[in-house]
Amino acid sequence: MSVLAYDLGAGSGRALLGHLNDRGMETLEIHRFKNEPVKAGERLHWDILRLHHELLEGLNLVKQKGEQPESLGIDSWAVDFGLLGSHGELLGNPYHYRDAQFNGMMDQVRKELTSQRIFERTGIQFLSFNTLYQLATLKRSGSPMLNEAERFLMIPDLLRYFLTGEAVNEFTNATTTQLYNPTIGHWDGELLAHIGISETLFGEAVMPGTQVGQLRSSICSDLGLSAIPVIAVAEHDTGSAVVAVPATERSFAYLSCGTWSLMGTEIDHPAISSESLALNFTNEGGAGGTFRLLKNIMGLWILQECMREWERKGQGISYAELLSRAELAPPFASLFDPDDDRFMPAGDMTSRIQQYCRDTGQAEPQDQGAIARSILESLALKYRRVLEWTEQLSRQSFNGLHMVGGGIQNRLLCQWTANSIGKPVWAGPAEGSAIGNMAVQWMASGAFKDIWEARKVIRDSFPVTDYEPKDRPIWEEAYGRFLRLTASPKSQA
Ligand code: LRH
Repeated sequence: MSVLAYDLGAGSGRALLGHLNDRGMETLEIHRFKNEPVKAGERLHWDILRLHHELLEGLNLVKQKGEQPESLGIDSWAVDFGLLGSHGELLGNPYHYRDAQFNGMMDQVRKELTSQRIFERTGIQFLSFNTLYQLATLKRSGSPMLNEAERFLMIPDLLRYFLTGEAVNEFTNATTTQLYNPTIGHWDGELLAHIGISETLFGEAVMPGTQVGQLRSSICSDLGLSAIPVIAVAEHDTGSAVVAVPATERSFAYLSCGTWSLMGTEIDHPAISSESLALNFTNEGGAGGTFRLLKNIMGLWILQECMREWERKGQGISYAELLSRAELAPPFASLFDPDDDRFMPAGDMTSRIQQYCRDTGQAEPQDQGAIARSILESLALKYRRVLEWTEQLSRQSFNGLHMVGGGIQNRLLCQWTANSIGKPVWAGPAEGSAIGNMAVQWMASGAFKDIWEARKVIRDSFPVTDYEPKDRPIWEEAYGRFLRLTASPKSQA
């Protein structure tokens, strides 16, 4: 028997079938598609109906394979949402969290409420695009959508709603809004009241592993499938990815590596303290009663944006070629803080990197290899900084780092991360989110008794590549330089 996992990232989506038998777990990619944001006027949107169409196409391909999955689940990036009106129809096209209209609202709401108050109630890191600030922006700009809205659904809730007709919020994604209070296990009435959003838009958030309806009968009959139960998995992709970390010990550090790099550790209760607030760490909800004490790092987004820019200028280069040029470029010539605000919006990334280097009195990387090298080295150095903070906050010392997600196909980044942290990196599995998504479906059906049984099977089923640290003295020296460059409190938050 198989399960179907849809995993939607900020750049692409995929549908994978998972099989579980005595030999372990196997995955089969059924469908892969682009997820391209669309700019209409000045607004940046997700193409939500195209995504729905691709989910249906995935089901069609499943049917053509002669499969009838025992369940399906959807995970995606966090924070974004759609609003339903009184007839259950989608009001407007969901905005992309990188849309410029949200700029500045976080600082304003923090001033009004204080950071302490927001953090005490949610445990969530301050990111300018959190749903709290998106909704406050819409409210304060008088968005007519809010007058009509009856239900708030996050992206996977919404796609699941299109498939089932059931409008249900899911816990892991709910926590990323910075509007959910994990201490009371409910949406936070006070924060919602402050931004003038009615609590009635929000439903009780169900835990990962809850069945939330079945595939609509009209879809089943169109495709010639029998009814398929739909499971709310850990619908935040990072939540699913961390389920798939093949750890053997309770205390482990992970880096979920894709468009974003998410680094942290798993804990049982939110760590809401002045220390975690000062370091701007988050406590996102996970599967199986866990939380993720982690920090967002800008990640491979910067490299992806450079590649898109070169493509636009007719200087397109393959990933493999770029990495081999990066390897040949001079080491540690130009370092920067990947989390500097200037790297958040899409656009002219190469000139922003060059400007940062000019501002900090460093050589400007000129060619593609030098630019890629400066990005990957800067990321690897930032990973060390954040790993040290994770150890400090969780009062643990880790003997290595698990890396999961598509970013681990970048072997240079994995090796440089090991060199930078001075500890081994264990890379795998690459399809972390889809595998974690499947694992929660099998936890729901009782095939796995808990997350730890799932992790054992994942460990035995998928290859993990070990990277031992090398060239320590030069990385140590570069880290000293990186710390001096990024010492301003702003770069820490
Ligand atoms: C990674 C991710 C991350 C969020 C960001 C919006 O895909 O879900 O955890 O912070 O997207």
